[in-house]
Amino acid sequence: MGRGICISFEGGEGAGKSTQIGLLKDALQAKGFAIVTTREPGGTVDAEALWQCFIDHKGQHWDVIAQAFLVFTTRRLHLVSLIEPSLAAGKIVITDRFTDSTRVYQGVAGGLGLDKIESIKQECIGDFEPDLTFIFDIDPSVGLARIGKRDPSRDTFEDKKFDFHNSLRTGYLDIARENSDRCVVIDANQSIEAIAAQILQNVTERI
Ligand code: T5A
Repeated sequence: MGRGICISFEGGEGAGKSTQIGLLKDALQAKGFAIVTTREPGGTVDAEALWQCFIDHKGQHWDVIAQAFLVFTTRRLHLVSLIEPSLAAGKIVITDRFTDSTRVYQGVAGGLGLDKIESIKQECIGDFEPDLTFIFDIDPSVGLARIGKRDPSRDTFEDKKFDFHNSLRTGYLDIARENSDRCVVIDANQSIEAIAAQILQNVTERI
């Protein structure tokens, strides 16, 4: 049995990642693949509990260094206890967010800088990167409008100013440009069906 592959979905708020992960999972399972879907921050009981502590306090008083260490602590737990064992068992792991989220939320928009993020990353998870990353690109005003009616207690960054969301978008596009072997940019303003078809085609080519 060969090693599985890890696919991450990235993008700003309300870009449509969760919707597409569900569709990709169904499509791949129908083809007989073993799929694990997961998400960050979280992915394991312990990691979810740590992130919940941040959410419960709205995270507003956590500075960006504390945020970065928190997400890498949860990521370490996620990688060691769920992602690596699943890949070793030959499964396809689909994760809603991974290190690119920290690069843009804490590193770019949060101002910590990418060098600091990389040094914390090396300590926590070494060179691990997903095999394939879909970066959902959308005007922040469209993404935020999509989730406007959702429970406001759930999220931490959605109420930040548009500058913050625009810098997330730029940060993601820079990552895609610099990692074109790993990253595929998706125009997230298309219909759900069109995006799903594009993603399935990309994944099918890789596997
Ligand atoms: N975070 C995370 C960090 O700061 N650092 C880190 O290292 C990590 C890992 C997570 C927060 O944590 C931060 C980033 C985030 O602020 P979350 O609640 O998990 O919070 O937020 P998101 O991951 O952003 O999830 P969202 O649910 O907000 O966005 P999705 O998953 O991209 O969007 P989805 O699929 O739920 O869709 C939103 C709505 O749009 C509709 C859907 O039906 C739904 O109603 N929709 C579409 N409508 C029109 N056209 C389409 N193509 C559509 N696709 C979906």
